[in-house]
Amino acid sequence: MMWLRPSGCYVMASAEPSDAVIREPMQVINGTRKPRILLAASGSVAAIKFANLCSCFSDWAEVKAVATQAALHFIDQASLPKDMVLYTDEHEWSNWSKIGDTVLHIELRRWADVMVIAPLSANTLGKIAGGLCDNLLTSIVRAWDYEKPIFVAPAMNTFMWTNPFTERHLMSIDELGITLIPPVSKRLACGDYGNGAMAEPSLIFSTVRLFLESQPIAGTT
Ligand code: PCO
Repeated sequence: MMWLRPSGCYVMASAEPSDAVIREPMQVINGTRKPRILLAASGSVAAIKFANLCSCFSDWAEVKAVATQAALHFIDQASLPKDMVLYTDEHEWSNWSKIGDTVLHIELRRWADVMVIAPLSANTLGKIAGGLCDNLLTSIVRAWDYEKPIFVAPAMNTFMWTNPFTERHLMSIDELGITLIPPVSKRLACGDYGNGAMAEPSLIFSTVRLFLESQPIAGTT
């Protein structure tokens, strides 16, 4: 792990072979660093708000982002914060060629202090509840250390939100310690009015920030 001193020079803090993702200058000021937030988007139309969500976090935190293949359909990548890396399924194995090389979902799970999945689609909710891990996002969750917080902001059509599967799946992820930022009622992408719209990015940001300020992570600002 390398730390950026206020003077701008790098210090090697450890030489673990597996820190490819975190071998970057960390924003360390006066012995503390910014919280590391892993923002993830799954395949709901509400992913049109993902760039806005990333911008909300980007001054306060070190941010990395993950998107599923379906989420990419809705994300305007040109609007993402310029210095932020967006990881997709293609990155998962593209840099892997031999035993000993780093594995991205493990590196990101290690790097992050907090994960925020917004939007959480009905499909990804079901996969997480069932322990499935068929892409980068769900592999990170499947490898997660539940001593560290995960927040989810579901977004889906009202018929999907009120379907009995949703309650079952929410109960399963609640047992894991995942925190729900509930959806709201408004006009949905299909024109229906009802519950299932993703909470506003500003509310997601303030929920995570308030949580971390009430339970600070050692060494972070
Ligand atoms: C699909 N799904 C949705 C997703 C939830 N909707 C929302 C909002 C957006 C507009 O403000 C799309 C972000 O309505 O989160 O609508 C079928 S209807």
